[in-house]
Amino acid sequence: MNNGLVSPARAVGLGLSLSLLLLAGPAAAAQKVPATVRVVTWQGKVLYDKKLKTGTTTVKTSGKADCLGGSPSNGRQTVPGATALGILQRASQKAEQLRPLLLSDAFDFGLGLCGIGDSAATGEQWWALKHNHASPSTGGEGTSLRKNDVVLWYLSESYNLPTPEELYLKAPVKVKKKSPTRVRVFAYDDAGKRRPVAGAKVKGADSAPTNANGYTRVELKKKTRLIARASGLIPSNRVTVKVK
Ligand code: B12
Repeated sequence: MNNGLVSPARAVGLGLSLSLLLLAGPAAAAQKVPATVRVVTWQGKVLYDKKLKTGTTTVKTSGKADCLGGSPSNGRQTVPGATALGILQRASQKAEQLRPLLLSDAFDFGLGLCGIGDSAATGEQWWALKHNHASPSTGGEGTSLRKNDVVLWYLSESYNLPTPEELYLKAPVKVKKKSPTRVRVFAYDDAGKRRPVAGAKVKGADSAPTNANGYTRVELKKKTRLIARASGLIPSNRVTVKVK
């Protein structure tokens, strides 16, 4: 019967589910999630690129974080669960070059990021967020993470320019000594759609620029950290390749 009322049995069921949810809530928030966080600037500097575990964090906001306008204030906020902002906060606890984070509490829909270490967004610059290579429609605090997600914070040169595509390097983590190995480079657009990139350079090894299908070959003698770069695009993830 659908008279808009909830039957007693269903009400008990709903009550139980709600209690379970309430119980699971703090537990879920306490759970740590492994994910990768990358911090890159428009000048091509990679400030951080590591996988770490993240969960609920506490962040400081600053009255000086005025990059998004409004009236920010000095304060402290808890960011529950694993989020794109929380993982940046965790990384900043480990890596000096990411400290301090400059965060704005000027808007009721979430915290805004204005600076990471020495890289504060000035003028038309702004810190753009990418989640699993796509631009999310929520800020760092509202972007929840799942296991093995990838977060990129990218200091963009100007909000009057389109955000560049993000390079992605696909390479094996182990290769045979001096044996040519194929690696591939892609570029992700803001929607998270990828395409192979021609002309990208894989740094760390002697290699030709990538071909039309995004491929090039590398030959390694020892453990090497590779990264793909191409003019005007966001540098790729780093891949450390071991040599057998
Ligand atoms: C313009 C704009 C921007 C510009 C603002 C700078 C400028 N000078 O123009 C730039 C490019 C910097 C920007 C960035 C981002 N933005 Co924006 N932005 C807007 C937009 C289109 C208009 C805002 C505006 O001018 N309002 C009019 C003025 C008079 O009101 P205002 O309150 O003073 O506006 C300020 C705030 O909105 C603030 N702001 C803008 N974006 C964001 C995002 C966050 C998380 C915060 C805290 C503040 C903030 O900057 C505005 C200018 O000072 C709105 C959509 C909309 N129609 O509102 C989205 C919007 C506010 N942005 C949004 C998002 C998601 C982002 C990003 C997270 C995108 C990303 N993937 O990186 C980043 C912020 C990352 C960070 N550093 O924390 C969302 C926020 C949703 C949410 N609930 O979290 C909105 C609502 C768009 C959407 N998805 O619907 N944004």
